[in-house]
Amino acid sequence: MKTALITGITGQDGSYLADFLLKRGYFVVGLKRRTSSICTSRIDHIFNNINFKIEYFNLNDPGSFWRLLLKYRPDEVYNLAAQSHVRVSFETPEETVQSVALGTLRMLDAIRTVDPTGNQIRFYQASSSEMFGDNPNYPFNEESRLMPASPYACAKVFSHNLVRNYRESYGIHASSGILFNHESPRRGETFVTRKITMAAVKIKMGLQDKLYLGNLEAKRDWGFAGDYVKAMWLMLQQDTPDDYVISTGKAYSVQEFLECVFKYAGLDIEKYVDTDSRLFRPQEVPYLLGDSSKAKKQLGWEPKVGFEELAKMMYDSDWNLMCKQVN
Ligand code: NDP
Ligand code: GDR
Repeated sequence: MKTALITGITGQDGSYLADFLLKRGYFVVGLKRRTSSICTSRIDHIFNNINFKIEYFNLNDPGSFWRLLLKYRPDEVYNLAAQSHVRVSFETPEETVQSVALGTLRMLDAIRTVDPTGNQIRFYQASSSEMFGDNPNYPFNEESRLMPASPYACAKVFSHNLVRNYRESYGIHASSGILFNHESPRRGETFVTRKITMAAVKIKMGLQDKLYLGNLEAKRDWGFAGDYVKAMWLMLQQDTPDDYVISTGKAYSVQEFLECVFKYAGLDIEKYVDTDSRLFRPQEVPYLLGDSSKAKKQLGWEPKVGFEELAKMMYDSDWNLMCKQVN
């Protein structure tokens, strides 16, 4: 039985990846940080699985990772933990860089020391399409120029480069997935898609009056998180580690996502939606579109869920969630 360590287990991707690996017969160790309130709703359904275990860890506490590496001697490590909110990274740049950049450095350095031959442990890094920033030459592939436009994206570029550097310097099996935006019913409620689906449901139920948004013109290449965690796993099954863009190849604006959800809900955008200048970012990233030809060819990976299906899935799930809460 293979053992996988997942950082960021309480997050969107950590929970989908855990589901995926448990179905494939892995022993999964989910690493979570201590928080003052309970934040395990995305993994409550697997808590009693005998092949699943939770351990405390913090990206800013290297000793915690060392101990877990020595305790479990994992076959695969997925580094999904991060301060992952782009706008928040302008407010808390140091915490973001500490967790995203130095957190990854600490993990890679521990792995190369515990497994100097690079034969035992395979490492996955959650790189991001935000690294392309305001590069105007889309669609982006693995060779496109990185022009990060936030503290978050700068920190992700550092980790991305470090993965390649450790791979080439020490021969460790480390791969980066350059994932474009991926959403789901488990998406954090402060990211724009979930903010919209949740607000539409609450407005429909008479529980919210207005929805305030920032830049509606921004375009993103939105996919489904459940499809994207499979790509992470596929990367670590390859003989040779490498970097891969994971995307759908179609971009839509925030306005288009809003229209899709409000039309489905039967709501009037004019009546309920306003913009708020506080929700704009000091530097905007206008257009992110990915070209995942390499992943299609080498990993045999394809996205399954399209834009409209995703928006409806999220709205329906929030509807059911709110029905349970109000009844
Ligand atoms: P989430 O924000 O949903 O989850 C982030 C996870 O990281 C949470 O479990 C959080 O814990 C944990 N975390 C944050 N800081 C620390 C820390 N200092 N020590 C330990 N754990 C910490 O992100 P997603 O699941 O959406 O994304 C997963 C990864 O993929 C992230 O690295 C993100 O930057 C990256 N990414 C995401 C994309 C997307 O569209 N979703 C696209 C490209 C990259 P807690 O619950 O306590 O807050
Ligand atoms: P992003 O996702 O910044 O792309 O990062 P987010 O959903 O936050 O923003 C997408 C676009 O929507 C615009 N926007 C708003 N965003 C938020 N959060 N709230 C609003 O009210 C709002 N109004 C408009 C934003 O300006 C932006 O253009 C996500 C994260 O998961 C990162 O961790 C990941 O690396 C990238 O996706 C790829």
